[in-house]
Amino acid sequence: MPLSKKRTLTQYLIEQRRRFPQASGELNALVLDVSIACKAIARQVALGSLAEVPESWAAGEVNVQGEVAKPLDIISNLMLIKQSEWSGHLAGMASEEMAAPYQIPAEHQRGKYLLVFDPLDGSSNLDVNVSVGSIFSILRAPQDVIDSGRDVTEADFLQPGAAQVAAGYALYGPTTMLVLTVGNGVVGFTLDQSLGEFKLTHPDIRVPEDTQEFAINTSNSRFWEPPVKRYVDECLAGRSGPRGKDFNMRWIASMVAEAHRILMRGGVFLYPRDTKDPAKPGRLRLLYEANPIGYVIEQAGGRCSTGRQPMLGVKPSALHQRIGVVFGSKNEVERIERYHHDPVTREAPAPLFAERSLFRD
Ligand code: AFP
Repeated sequence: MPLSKKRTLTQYLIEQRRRFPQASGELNALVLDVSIACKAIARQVALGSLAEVPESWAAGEVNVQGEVAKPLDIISNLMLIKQSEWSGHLAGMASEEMAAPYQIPAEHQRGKYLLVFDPLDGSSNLDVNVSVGSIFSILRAPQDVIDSGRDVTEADFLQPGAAQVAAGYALYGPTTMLVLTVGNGVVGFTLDQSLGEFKLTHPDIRVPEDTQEFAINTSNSRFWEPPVKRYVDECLAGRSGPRGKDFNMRWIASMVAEAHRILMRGGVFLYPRDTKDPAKPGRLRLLYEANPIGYVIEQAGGRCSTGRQPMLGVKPSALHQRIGVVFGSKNEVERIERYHHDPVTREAPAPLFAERSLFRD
């Protein structure tokens, strides 16, 4: 069989590094370590119920979010840690599954990057064999951490999404894919199972600016704020409503899979701030869900927002901070932002928007 002409992840990273002649290659090595962990997680996920899980893990543990972590959440977390901690490129790590930052053990060298991840997003879908994924974000450690090699603290990770050096996700679906940005557009690799290599199959991913597809968990509609209600009501009103066109809806409940669909064909995803639980200003986590996906989406020409402000500009206040998230096709996200800033929308009861022509464009 002739060798495929498609470039590998390693080749792509070497090409990207040539743009920065002074670069040491540490970022590339770190991304490759993450990709190896993702391959190992993909294999574990594919085993499904065939996987041997220690009995003590079978019931699951409650993580820092108060959610039950599946055995695969814990295994994936360990795989990412073990594959990345030894290389000397990391100053520390943080994950959905760990309450506090992870310190690089004393026997390993410490480096200049911070790795933040959700090891298995959508894991409540595992039992029903729906796509899940790992989301990662790479930040530069504060200079004093790099200079002193001291232990990392929560404050070291509280950097806005705009400070990310690289971000991406692996999607474990019918094929395993790695989607990545190192700040120069977005590329997608498909795992060639026979070679065990990620091959560049999607060299320039772009999110279409317009869409007729939205994704939101409508069971929360009674808790939505008026701007979100207005937006969804208008979509549902379809061709006879103010938008003048029919919309399609999707909800996978795996944010990483929704992000992938939007990167492939456009769309808008909302998990907005709502009034369901006053203690939680949103469902998704800023540092290891919203920011990395936001960076990827924006690098692909889409937009990511809290509804009120650009996601990548938010200054985090806590490692496990939750936030309202809206991302996808640029024109739709901008429309939702406009509704949040429109004083009439903010006050008015939502049904008005769909049923009267007052608010037609
Ligand atoms: P899990 O990783 O616990 O399955 O959570 C997935 C998630 O954070 C995100 O991927 C989904 O979009 C969202 O939660 C689904 O939330 P709902 O259960 O409210 O639909």
